[in-house]
Amino acid sequence: MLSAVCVGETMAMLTPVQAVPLHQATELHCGIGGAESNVAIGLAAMGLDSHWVGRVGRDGFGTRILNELSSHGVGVTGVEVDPALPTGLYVKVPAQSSDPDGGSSVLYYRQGSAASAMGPGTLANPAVAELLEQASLIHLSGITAALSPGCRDLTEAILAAPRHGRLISFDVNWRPALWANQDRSLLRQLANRADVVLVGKDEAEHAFGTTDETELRRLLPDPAVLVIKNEAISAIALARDGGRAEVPALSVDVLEPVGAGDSFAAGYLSGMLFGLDQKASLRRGHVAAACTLTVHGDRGPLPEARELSAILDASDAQWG
Ligand code: KDG
Repeated sequence: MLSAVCVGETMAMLTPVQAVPLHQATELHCGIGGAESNVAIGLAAMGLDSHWVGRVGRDGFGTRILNELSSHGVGVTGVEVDPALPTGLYVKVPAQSSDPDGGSSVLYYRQGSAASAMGPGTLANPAVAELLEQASLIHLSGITAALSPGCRDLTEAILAAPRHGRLISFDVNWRPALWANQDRSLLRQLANRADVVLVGKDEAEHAFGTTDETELRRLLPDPAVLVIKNEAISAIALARDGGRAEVPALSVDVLEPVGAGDSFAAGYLSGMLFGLDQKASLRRGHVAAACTLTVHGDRGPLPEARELSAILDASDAQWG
């Protein structure tokens, strides 16, 4: 079975149970969230041998993360448990119906977390080394590089290691709160060393200063494929050899966008790993993203296998 390893931080996630501002909330729902482990869950759902590599604290939140990822079929043998540092935490406040312009807002409590203490030394853990050695795909994101100097060095070390045929994907995952006092040009350098780069058009503006696809490809000439996601409109895959594929997004009623990019990444990357062409891979990305856009929470369940095939195999005309 093809295997994938996603590296990054997973946090406990708290969300007000009622759709009220945080200061009025009396009950919080506890779940887990992390861009890279969301991708790991999505890849497992797509039938891959999927693993998450990260660090959690020796606390209830850390145990919750390990249990929940395992229950989704994601391997956690490469996860370190820190005896002293805590598991990171984030609070997601869904958009208020009283605030038509407001999207969900996110508060992070992750500075000094167990995951922020990752570094190149993480690669010396024999379980991690073995997972990376056997992986067909290693998935990274721009979030990890922004967490701490050690996490940045870990990202660089993974990108610099010999590939031996495996792919490295890098989702830019622009998080303004994490880059506030940091040099964002690092994102471009890191992305340029990956084989597959995923970026939202809105993120590209902040991270690279342009949304123009020709200009983006000029700024990121090295990856074999650059995927640019234009929210509800389409996703475009630009190959280094000049190939271009564009697939319209599915039109759905969006309940909450958080996590949809991770689902897209899982769908798209599963297509690449299964040897599908760019168009078919982009379709998988859109279907997975639509499943997450239509639920509250970071991940929506995929359709049953038969329905999934019917959607994926529909004609271009049906896809709009
Ligand atoms: O993509 C969803 C993520 O934003 C969420 O799970 C939390 O990893 C997270 C982050 O850093 O924002």
